[in-house]
Amino acid sequence: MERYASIERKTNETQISLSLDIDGEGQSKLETGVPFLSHMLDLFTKHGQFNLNVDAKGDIEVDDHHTTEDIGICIGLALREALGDKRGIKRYGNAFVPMDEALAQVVVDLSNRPHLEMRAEFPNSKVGTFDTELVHEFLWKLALEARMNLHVIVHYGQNTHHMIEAVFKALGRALDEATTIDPRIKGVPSTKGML
Ligand SMILES: [Mn+2]
Repeated sequence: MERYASIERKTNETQISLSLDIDGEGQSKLETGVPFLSHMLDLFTKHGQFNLNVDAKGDIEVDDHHTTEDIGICIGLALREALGDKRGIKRYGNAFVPMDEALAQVVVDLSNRPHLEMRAEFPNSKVGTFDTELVHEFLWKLALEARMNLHVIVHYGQNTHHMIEAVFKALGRALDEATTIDPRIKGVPSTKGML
């Protein structure tokens, strides 16, 4: 069974073509117009063993907000579509990832109940030209559209770039675990019978 989805989304603010293969080789092709976000999505894809292509044209002359938010929406939509009825998946994933002095933890439940809980204090409001508050924006839209419960904790760190990098790597690894097919699981892993 191929776990793949492609998404086309066009608004007055952004135009996005995106494809996601859950069972990939960590390959990405990213034209986001937001270099720091491309860097983070590259890490996410690599450590999640996905394949991800993003071609986005957004109103980055305003700022990176709409583009970052809408890419989060599209990855969420793709994840949800590619997972289908979620038969046989592990459902939960948990990953700790250190990046030099920083330590991030991401816990996911592909529960069909969107929630983001985020505990992260970034020392700087910018990494290069990227507003670090957009990390929350991206993660919330991702969780909302993928319909997952996402908990993101940065336990400590000093360098904002390292801290965010650890978050995206941990997100990839936690989602890799949660989406893994476990041959012992028959049907959908919920006592409700659906997710
Ligand atoms: Mn880096």
